[in-house]
Amino acid sequence: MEERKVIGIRDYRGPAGGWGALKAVAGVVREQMDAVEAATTLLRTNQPQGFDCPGCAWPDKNHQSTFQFCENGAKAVSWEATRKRATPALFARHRVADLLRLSDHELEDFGRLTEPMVYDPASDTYQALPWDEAFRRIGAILQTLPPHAVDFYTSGRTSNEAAFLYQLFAREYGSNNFPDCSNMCHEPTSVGLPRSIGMGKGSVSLDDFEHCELIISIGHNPGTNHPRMMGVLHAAARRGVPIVVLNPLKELALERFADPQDALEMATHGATAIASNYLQVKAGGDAAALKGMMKALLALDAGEGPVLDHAFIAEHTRGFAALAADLQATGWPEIEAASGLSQSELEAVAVLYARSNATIVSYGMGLTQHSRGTANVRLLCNLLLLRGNIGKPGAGICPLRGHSNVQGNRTVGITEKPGAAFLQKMAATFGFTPPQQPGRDAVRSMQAIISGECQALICLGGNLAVALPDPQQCYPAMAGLALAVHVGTKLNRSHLLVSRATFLLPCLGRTEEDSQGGEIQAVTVEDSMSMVHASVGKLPPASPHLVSEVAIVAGMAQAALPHSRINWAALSTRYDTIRELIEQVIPGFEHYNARIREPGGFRLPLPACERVWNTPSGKAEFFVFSGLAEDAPLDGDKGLRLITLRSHDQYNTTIYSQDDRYRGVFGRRDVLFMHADDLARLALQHGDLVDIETQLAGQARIYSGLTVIRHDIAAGTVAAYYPEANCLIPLDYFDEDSGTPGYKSVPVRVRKHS
Ligand SMILES: Nc1nc2c(c(=O)[nH]1)N[C@H]1C(S)=C(S)[C@@H](COP(=O)(O)OP(=O)(O)OC[C@H]3O[C@@H](n4cnc5c(=O)[nH]c(N)nc54)[C@H](O)[C@@H]3O)O[C@H]1N2
Ligand SMILES: Nc1nc2c(c(=O)[nH]1)N[C@H]1C(S)=C(S)[C@@H](COP(=O)(O)OP(=O)(O)OC[C@H]3O[C@@H](n4cnc5c(=O)[nH]c(N)nc54)[C@H](O)[C@@H]3O)O[C@H]1N2
Ligand SMILES: [Mo]
Repeated sequence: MEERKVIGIRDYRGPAGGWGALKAVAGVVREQMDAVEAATTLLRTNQPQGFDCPGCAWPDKNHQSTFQFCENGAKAVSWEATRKRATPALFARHRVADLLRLSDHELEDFGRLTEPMVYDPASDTYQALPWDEAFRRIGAILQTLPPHAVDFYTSGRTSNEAAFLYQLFAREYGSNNFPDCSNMCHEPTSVGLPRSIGMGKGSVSLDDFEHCELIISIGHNPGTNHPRMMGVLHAAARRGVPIVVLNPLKELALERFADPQDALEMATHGATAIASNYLQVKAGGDAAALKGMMKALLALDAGEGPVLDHAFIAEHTRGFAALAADLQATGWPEIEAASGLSQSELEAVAVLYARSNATIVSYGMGLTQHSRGTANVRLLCNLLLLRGNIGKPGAGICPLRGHSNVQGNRTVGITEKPGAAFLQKMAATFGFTPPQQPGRDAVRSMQAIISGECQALICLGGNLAVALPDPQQCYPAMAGLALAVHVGTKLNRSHLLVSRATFLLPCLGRTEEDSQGGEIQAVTVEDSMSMVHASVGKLPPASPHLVSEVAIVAGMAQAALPHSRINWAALSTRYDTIRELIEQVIPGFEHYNARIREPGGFRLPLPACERVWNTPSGKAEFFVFSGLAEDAPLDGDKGLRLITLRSHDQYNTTIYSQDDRYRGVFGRRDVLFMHADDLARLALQHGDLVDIETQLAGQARIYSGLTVIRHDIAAGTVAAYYPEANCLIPLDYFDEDSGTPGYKSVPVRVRKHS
């Protein structure tokens, strides 16, 4: 039977990368920028004297390679460096109620915000006001509120300098409420890794990728989200390094990739196969798969001779016997059912792993955004520890961070659970007693906004209400705030969920020149591999009214804290002085100012890389994952598990276009990806309109009128785009250990649209 044609759905035939990527960059540049300006801007990305790419947190080799072409980096840069402007005149023409009817793409596509604005309820419009007036009014409201009723959100693009000042401001004010994007992202990493290996960060460097003998890539989509990683995977594949992928979706870049840096491949329209073993695990089946691999490894060790690193296990770890007993007790039929993979597929990976002298495991949101995301991260450590793959060249754990400085924000004190040593240092350095009680993370912050416990929300970037699950609850709750302040570059929906006093404060972006006290200032960021380096904006600011995030934080602090012990004005005119304070408070930043003046910067200390285990026992800890279920059970045999993910043309809640080229979707986002067997089982056809219903206790949730399309995805798993599908996720559906929502693990039912 000839398959029905569905509008906007067709096969993408090329490899990932290649000429298709070059064409896409030309398109986005044409739409957003002038051609000459674009060329020079893009050439300055990730260069020693240039700015750090706001696209992702993947590092650069010594920070001095010639321009590394990256399609999605180019999109991120040109989206910020656009010639379009959202001026006060534009806001005068559109009431907030009207703006709310526009799509996320349309809102941001108005262009860069140009002046500070305040919401005027009488006219339902945003209106410009001078900076000092904005600060005065924000400060006056903050002075009337109890500090525990104020929350300080951070989205991870903020520099170390702005983030450090922000937490200083909040803590002097008296709040530990630091919801941040990391709570929705890699919090299971920040919680799980310290329990297993005594530090909350990845252990590998770019060098390790050059020396590894096996890469296991779990639950991430680098062709879209970390495109510069593709160069590394491409090189490894060409060296003959096996690459094992666990992903319910066949992601094109993980199958075959043409490196735009490779002249021959480009000239011949060639491509390199990336994955040696592509395991289409069910969503939520990674725990079972990992337990299966470890069980097979133990069997090899007992059979053909030692494949475990017994000396390492004896000297460096605790808990091996309990782990082995649990694996023994777990049966293959259950592992196969829960993972959707066969015993032989998993045994084959165990054989590759047993042969490799240096293995890297990399992972992303497919692993963390589950009800047991933290436990998942600990399973990865188990696997690596069994063969001593932490603290040796070419091996280790590689969490792929999200925002370009999300890791740095954490390092400099953006955390709702500050440690005792950090608080003591803060007290000793600044002469006030910071609050000791833990504060609220992202989900708890929104719950407090809903309950009225939180009365003011300050957002240093981001789009919190849209990024969180459950818009049905989050959107209306924002209107109850006594104060909302949004520091941002472009208009988004959270800015339009206005309350009694709502301020929109536009800031300089990473690409723009930041001149203070007559001198160009550098900021610093930390990448996924703990390298800290300088970033210097080069473009003229989008508007003469824009100020830096540092200056905005200092302005708010000065106004809210009339008796402050800190000289905010002095700090915001010389960023070296902020770095001197960071150096005093946070270990690892010795000679901060000197070391960031070296090209490439410096690496923060990573104890596990030296096999120093900062756990209570002083050893690396094996972890027993009881059972095999990561998430709430499915609803009978017709139940499916929904994952929500990013398209190729989006950056979180920023939607560049409606296309998702590599998955063969063009000009639309209202689709549900499904396996052919599930279509047949549910008596659905490719192209049918369907309704999705969440199968969890509580309020009924239905997302109506999506078009279901046949896709190469694991049977039993369906996928839809984020943020649209957030209406299907309850706010309290999260990992208890980390607070991270189960964005990739929602039990649903799908039926024909009625
Ligand atoms: N261009 C671009 N770059 C970005 C971003 C962006 O939106 N656009 N976002 C940034 C941010 S903040 C982050 S956190 C990262 C996100 O980067 P990724 O971690 O790559 O995030 P996602 O695209 O949400 O999902 C990743 C993959 O997980 C798979 N997956 C889903 N469920 C499961 C599962 O249960 N098991 C397994 N094994 N796999 C599963 C999906 O099929 C998908 O391929 O990227 C950063 N970089
Ligand atoms: N269903 C579902 N939901 C998810 C996810 C998922 O996979 N599925 N992923 C989660 C993840 S991993 C994350 S990290 C969150 C993302 O959550 P957020 O970080 O809150 O969201 P973003 O979309 O990155 O924020 C976009 C806004 O940031 C502002 N901005 C951009 N650049 C700058 C800058 O330089 N400075 C300032 N001050 N503002 C700037 C702009 O105004 C823009 O509109 O979403 C989470 N939500
Ligand atoms: Mo993220």
